[in-house]
Order: sequence, then structure tokens, then C-alpha cells
Amino acid sequence: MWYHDHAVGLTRLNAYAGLASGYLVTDDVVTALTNAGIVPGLSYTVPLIIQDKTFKSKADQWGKPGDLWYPNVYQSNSATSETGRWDAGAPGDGFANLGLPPNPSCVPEFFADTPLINGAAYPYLEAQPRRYRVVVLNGSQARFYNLNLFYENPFQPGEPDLTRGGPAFIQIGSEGGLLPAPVVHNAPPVLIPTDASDACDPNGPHSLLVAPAERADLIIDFSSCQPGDRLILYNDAPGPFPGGDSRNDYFTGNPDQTARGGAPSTKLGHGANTRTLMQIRVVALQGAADPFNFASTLNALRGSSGLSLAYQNSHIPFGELDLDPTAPNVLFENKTLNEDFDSNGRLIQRVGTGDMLYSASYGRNYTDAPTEVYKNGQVVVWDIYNTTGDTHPMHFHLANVQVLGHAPFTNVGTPDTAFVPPDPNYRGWKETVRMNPGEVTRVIMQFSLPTGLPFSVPGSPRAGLLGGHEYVWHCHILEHEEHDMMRPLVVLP
Ligand SMILES: [Cu+2]
Repeated sequence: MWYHDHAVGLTRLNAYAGLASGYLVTDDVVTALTNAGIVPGLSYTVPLIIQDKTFKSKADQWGKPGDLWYPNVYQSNSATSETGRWDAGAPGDGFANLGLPPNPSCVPEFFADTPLINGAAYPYLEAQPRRYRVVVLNGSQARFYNLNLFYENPFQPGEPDLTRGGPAFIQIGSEGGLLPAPVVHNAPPVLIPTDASDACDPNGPHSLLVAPAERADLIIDFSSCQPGDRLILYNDAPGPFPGGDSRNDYFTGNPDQTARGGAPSTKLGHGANTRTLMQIRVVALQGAADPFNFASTLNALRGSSGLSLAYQNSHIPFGELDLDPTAPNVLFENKTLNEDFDSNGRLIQRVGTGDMLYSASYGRNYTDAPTEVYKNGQVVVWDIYNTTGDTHPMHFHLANVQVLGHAPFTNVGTPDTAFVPPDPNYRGWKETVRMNPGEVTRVIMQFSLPTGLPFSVPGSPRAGLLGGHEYVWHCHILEHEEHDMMRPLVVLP
């Protein structure tokens, strides 16, 4: 799990400045898997909190070298030039009119140039030839990561040998807990194919793909490695995802993009590099050999006392049994994800709710009156139509969701095909769900207020007339969330 400040209008800055942290929740079910040796214990558990930051290289009136830098200028493209970062226009009319953003301004997204893991730039991890439990959290503002593990190129320290994949990842969990079945990644590594403009197919080949706020609970077996081996944890996801902009992709020997407002070429052994996240140095085994390896772990997880049993058992304490969309009294509703221009000509992303007919400016503001108001215990199915060009990691407070599937659409309200089932690692309980452009994503959830609290909870001030408790759902690209891709979610007692 992780937690971070959520102040309206300041979330993106506070989280970027460091008001964010992770914690590991365990329970009897996970302890049983650990005691059986199937899942490595706490002494072999490594958290990887991945964030991207940009540091000032020179002192100026606002700070000193090494201070965090965050963009404060809305760099507009014009009709004839794309040296800016973002399109600009007038509300509802596309690109017709260059607006005049204030300075300082919010920006639609931020892709920094230096990846940090657990707060350190380009760190290394010493690993023994045995299994580790590796818990991954993407705590970035906007950047997605496609994670693969390669052996290091012996002739270029710090760089991967893209022809030599490292140990596989066995994914056992995501944000909401354990998966019903293990999912294998990095066997072999899968890089993301991109076109000439650095865009990819969001449903195309990928490895372990984590959007902001997504998590992956992994088991990695290094027992096939030798002491002295080195590995590189490598990312190649386009930013933004899936559209891409080569100025956000920093790697050794990349083209000089200063003429387009980007960075100079990165030299070997130096930053900026958003691909080489971390080095793993294999050291000698200490103590007894691990009784499980990759194959026997996978067998045990797939066995009758493995992950499927644990998945069923682990959710009972939270009241989260698999939800049935055919049960009586389930509500079905359509939602939309929208992009438009605000009154200053800046891109704005919003969430469309209610049953209005679709239009380009369908989105509502966070401060508009709540439209998602439900009675305690209500089960809902939401079909969320993404009318924008970005994949949005939509995040739900109060409830975890189950993803029922996704389908392409031409008109909001009408999927073009039957729903395609989600990826295997999207079949557990999710807090954050990637929703691809041009697709409707179907999720099911139950809005149950917390019970057994040792204190009473007052109604939300905004929802107070209804006596309701106010939560939110929003995009977890932090710049989207704040401008203005977040809506209230009210549950009545
Ligand atoms: Cu978004």
C-alpha cells in the first residue's frame, strides 16, 4: 500500500516533494504462504518505489543545484510549430485560438528525467542466488514503466545486454491483494514496439506494465545467477502512454533534442536516463540454500493449496467476495473520460458522469455537484468510455474494483464488440485500472461504508445535506487529477 497527501490543488506538488510513502500489509493468509516457504519472508522482501524526479543543475534565484525542479510554464505548441510541449486552444474548438496561460501555470503532465528507487537515483541492490519477494509501486507523477530484467552489458557498465534476459518475475498480487493465479513476466523480456512518432499500441506486447499508483507483488528467483553477475532493471514505456514523445525518453546515446526544447544526448555512464532504473549485483549465498526455485514456486502457487485458495480466503475479512454483475439490483452506468481546453487555452482532462448525451465537452469539474450518489452496499457496474488520446490509470477510493473487460467503441454508450477479458494480472482486486484510448473499460464494485470503527464519522460538508460520506475517484496521473480529472463519490448510510 502507499499513502500520500491529497489536498485539492496541491496533491501533485506535495507528492512530488516527498509527502508519499509505502507500507506493507500482511495477514494470516500471506503468513501461511510464507510459513509454507512458497512466498519469501520479510528478510528477503524488497520494496521498489519508483518515481521520476528532475534536479536543478545550476543555482538560480529559486534554489541551488540538486533541488527538485518542477515545470511552471505551459509551453504551447502553435499551429506551425511543435517545439512546445502541449497543444493550446479555446474551450470546445480544438486548436483554433492560442490561449494565454498564466505564469506560473499548472501543466498537463510531467515526465522527469531521473528515476529514483526508494528515493535513490540509479541505486544497486545486492541479491543472493535465491528467491526474493519484490513489491513494486509506481509512485510517479505521470510516467508508466514497462519493467524487464536483463543481464548487464559487460562492455558498457550500467547498460543492459538486450539479448540476454534475466530471471523471470512471478506476479502474485496487485493493489487489492493476491491474484487468483500467478502470472509470469520477463520470460523472456518483452520490449514495447513503437512507431516513428514513439507511439505504441496500448494493447500491444508489453512486459510488467505499471501506471502511476499501480503495484505488483513479485517473486524473483536469482538462483540461476552466479555471484558477480550484474543485472539491470530496465524500462521502455513511452511517455505519455501510449502516444509517446521522444523528449521524455532519456537513454544513453539518444539523439540531441535541444532544437525541440528537449535534452542533449546522454553520455555513457551519466544521466539523464529513464530506462536504466536499478542495478542488481549478485553476491554469494549466505546460509542455507532456498528450498524453492522458480519452477517449484510456480507449481506450489498453482496447486490446490496455492494462490487460488489464498485469494478466496484473503478477501473474506474485507467482505470482498467476487461480485456478480447478473445479481439483482446491480446498477449499470456509463461514464466518460474527456479532454478539452480550459478558459486559459490549456489542455484539461475531466470525468464525464450522469446520463447526458455525449459531447466533446462532456466532462464535469470536481467542484460540480456530486452525480455518483449511492446507498451503502450498492453494487455498480461502470462502463467508462475513454474519449481521449491517453491511457488513464483511474483510481477509486473506498472500494476496490474488479475489471470485467474492455472493448473498442465509436459512440459513447455502445461498445463496438463484445468485452475482451482483462489481462491475467488484472483479475484480482484493483485500486487503479489503466483505461486505454478509444476503449470502454467495464468495472464492478460495491460501495460499503467502513464498519466497526471506534469513532463516529460526520457526513461530508459538501454532501452533508444528504448525510452522505464523500470519497473521490480520479485519474492517478497527478497533473490530470488536479486539472480536473476527479469527481466526488458519495455513499449514503
Ligand atoms: Cu489521466
